[in-house]
Amino acid sequence: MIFLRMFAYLLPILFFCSIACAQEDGRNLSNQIAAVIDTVHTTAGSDFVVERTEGVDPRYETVIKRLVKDGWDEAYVREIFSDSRTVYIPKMVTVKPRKKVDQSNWYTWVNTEESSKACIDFIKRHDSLLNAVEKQYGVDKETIAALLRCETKHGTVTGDYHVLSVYASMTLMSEAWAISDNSKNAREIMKEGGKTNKQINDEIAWIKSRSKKRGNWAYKELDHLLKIHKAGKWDVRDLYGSWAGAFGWAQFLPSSYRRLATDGNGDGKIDLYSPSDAIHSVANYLSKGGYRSGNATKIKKALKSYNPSSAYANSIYALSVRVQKDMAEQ
Ligand SMILES: [Ca+2]
Repeated sequence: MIFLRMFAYLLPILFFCSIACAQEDGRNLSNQIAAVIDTVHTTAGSDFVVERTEGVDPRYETVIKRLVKDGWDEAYVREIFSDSRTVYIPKMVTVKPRKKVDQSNWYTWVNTEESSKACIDFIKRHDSLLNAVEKQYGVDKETIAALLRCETKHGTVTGDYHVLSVYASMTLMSEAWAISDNSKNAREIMKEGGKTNKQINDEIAWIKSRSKKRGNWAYKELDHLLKIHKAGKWDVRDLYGSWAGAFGWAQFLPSSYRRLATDGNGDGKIDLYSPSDAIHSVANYLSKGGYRSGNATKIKKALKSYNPSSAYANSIYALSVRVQKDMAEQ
């Protein structure tokens, strides 16, 4: 479904471009990759570029090599990487110099009258399921409704990024050629911005450490994703999510899916796009995060285990309180 929807949004710019290929040792290779560049328009309203190649994208060869070294069967991995849905996402490999970002407005849309109404509708739609979950996990239905409102507007905005491609591309961030390109770009940007050599060198040191950390994190998530695929209950080649690779109504990462996602309707598959599995999984996650009904500190702590931002936790908590109040007044 999501796969089909994504392709409806694709605006194919059908021309071949030449992209300098690079290898793990940092040497830029002279051979060229023929890729088709597409622009993907997301439901959330932003565009991003993907590059498609026939078969396995040569840039992913090092990722495949690493997976094989870690015990994956080469033919199995190659088949997944040569799938036509697997693409290269250039922005996932890019690390720019840091800018001061004001995050205070990020979640102001969450605790609103409109959100409260949407949550009350959601609670009414899934009344018996939410009551059962509340009993089983001790997690309030208002919190589940508020969290799902914040994450995906109750499953209506779940993301248009091909999850496997997100992690495969992001893994490349830690390779020498990517670090070199990102450092060079940062130097140019910062020089133009009048920064001192010390400021530039400090930022490049940050880029190096960030790239290694983030690239390794992405590789681990890719490994989890392949394990989900291998388990045979979910075809991850058809999985779309956020730019960070989070998917489903509840925006789980592959690692959190394997650890905490729950088969709510007992059909043997955990589908985070189904209301029952998504709601059970959120409740299980918050319950394991120390959620205690009626205890604001523990509720916020559990929400922060989901997303470490205080603004995130405070906004969802405030919305859940508003929903409780609005429901009592109905
Ligand atoms: Ca299920």
